[in-house]
Amino acid sequence: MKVLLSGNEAISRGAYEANVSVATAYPGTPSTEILETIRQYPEIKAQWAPNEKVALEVAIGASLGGARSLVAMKHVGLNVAADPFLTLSYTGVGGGLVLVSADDPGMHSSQNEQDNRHYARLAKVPLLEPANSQEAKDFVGIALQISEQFDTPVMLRTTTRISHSKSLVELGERRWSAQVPFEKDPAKWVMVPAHAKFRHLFVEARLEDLAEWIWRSGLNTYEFNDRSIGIITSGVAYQYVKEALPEASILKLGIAYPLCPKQIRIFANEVEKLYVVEELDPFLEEQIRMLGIEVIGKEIIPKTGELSTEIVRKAFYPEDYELFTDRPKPLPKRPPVLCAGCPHRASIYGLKRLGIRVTGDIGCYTLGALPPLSGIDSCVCMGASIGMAEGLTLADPKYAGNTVAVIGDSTFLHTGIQGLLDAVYNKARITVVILDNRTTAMTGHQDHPGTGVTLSGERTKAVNLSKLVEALGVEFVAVVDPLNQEKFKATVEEALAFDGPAVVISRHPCILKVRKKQDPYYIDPAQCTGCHACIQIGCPAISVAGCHNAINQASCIGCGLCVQICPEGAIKKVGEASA
Ligand SMILES: Cc1ncc(C[n+]2csc(CCOP(=O)(O)OP(=O)(O)O)c2C)c(N)n1
Repeated sequence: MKVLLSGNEAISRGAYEANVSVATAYPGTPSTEILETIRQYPEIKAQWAPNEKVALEVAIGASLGGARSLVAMKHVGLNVAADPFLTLSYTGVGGGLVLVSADDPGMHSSQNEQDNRHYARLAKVPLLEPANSQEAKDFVGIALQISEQFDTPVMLRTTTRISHSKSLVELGERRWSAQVPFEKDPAKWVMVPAHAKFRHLFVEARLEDLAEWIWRSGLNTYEFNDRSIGIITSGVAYQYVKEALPEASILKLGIAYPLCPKQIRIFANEVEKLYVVEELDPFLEEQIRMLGIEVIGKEIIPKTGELSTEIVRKAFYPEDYELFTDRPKPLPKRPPVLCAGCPHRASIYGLKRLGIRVTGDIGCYTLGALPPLSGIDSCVCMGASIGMAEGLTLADPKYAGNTVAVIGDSTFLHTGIQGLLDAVYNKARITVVILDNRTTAMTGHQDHPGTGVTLSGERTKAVNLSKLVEALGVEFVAVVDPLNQEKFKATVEEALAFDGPAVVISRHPCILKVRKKQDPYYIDPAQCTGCHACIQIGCPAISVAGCHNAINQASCIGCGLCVQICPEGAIKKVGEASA
């Protein structure tokens, strides 16, 4: 049976068919739906981890126990999981282990567009790159076979276009595979130097064996057409090449690391001019050049952003514009905004009123950095806000006592705890505001250890954030609802005045999660002076209407933040009489 599946759904199906029995992840676009859809297969024990490092470690343990396991993450997640990953390459596996890295060229929803193919080379592990959903499904099974045959973790790298676009997939049955029982084998599993140096030799030999095996694997395919142009490509770039240059000869790499030199040489000899078309870094290009083969790549193909059929066509035929003249006009830009009624707006606005420095983190609240709120001064990676706030106070003592780190609940549990531990240990005079909206909102409302619900929807222990931060040694801990602006401001001021690290838990559930709409507000034109104070909170329900402002009552969810901001008392509940 054929069905239409996104790359992520296809990976889940591939895990099911390939007898994966443990799947773990921390959410991150564009990878999130892999675990969200894998939970439909009761045969697979699937669970969220608090971060990618733990997710991988759980998968490694499952592999040690002989189970086939899959771990999924967005590209930057592998930075967090890099420590176990690089040594996992040495230990190898018990049951097959596949790590899905979902990269995001073009940064649709990421803070950088790092090219995770380099991780395969760094860890010296094989890297498969599907070019459509069928391959996304099939490659999971192939990755697990390679993993077990070569005693290696295998990376399956997708990019946003593969993860999120749908194409037809032929479904298969779940295939049984033997589970190797756990056996004590310190020389393989205990990576102390005396063992690791032998495993490093094994890793190098494994790469050579793999390069030889690729030749017969059928994963890389030649498509010979016009031999004046020969293109080596992989992943989604293959699709662009097929559309932009249907006449070209192609070597499509299903396995993009390691390369099989013999195969590359044969192709290079068969074509007049050799090109590499790849997104982001010259990953294949540089390795091909190292084989002494002349190749054109980044001279004509951009190193940044996503490719497209148009970009590839223009790279080869710069004069050729006709093909693309019938494109629709680009849509007007619609920058992302915090939802109407989002509690983060109240927290960020409340902090902005204090005129302090606010180091930020990653989550919906990062949008508070955009105008008109403009209330966050930094954003680097998950968990960075706390260490950075501490660093600011070290840069200049005048920042002590007036610097705040804002961090979401999911992010705090991901990698924020250690930053706070450091602040306590080193007596930093910072205030950490944990924006506790009881969910991982940015990636689509996934549960986490603070919500009390697992991936499968079962109830579980919910971590108590107040007790957790107290246990870390924080002596000022307060919980406040940011929609009560006066109380919020007073609490943060008290925290800032405290002589030591302080934590304010700004707690109000994500408005999309509770879906509770209260009576909306309206602006009474008789009282509105057009001062635009309400516009400064950046609520999408409020707009400028002539010399006054207006509230769109279909969008307003009645949170009441604007009421507290209006100096004229002009904002009233629908149904209240105008003055
Ligand atoms: C290492 C890493 N993993 C995953 C992500 C994707 N991601 C960005 S923010 C975020 C968590 C957001 O949750 P929270 O901190 O609770 O803030 P909210 O969006 O709920 O306001 C995730 C999973 C990322 N950017 N980096």
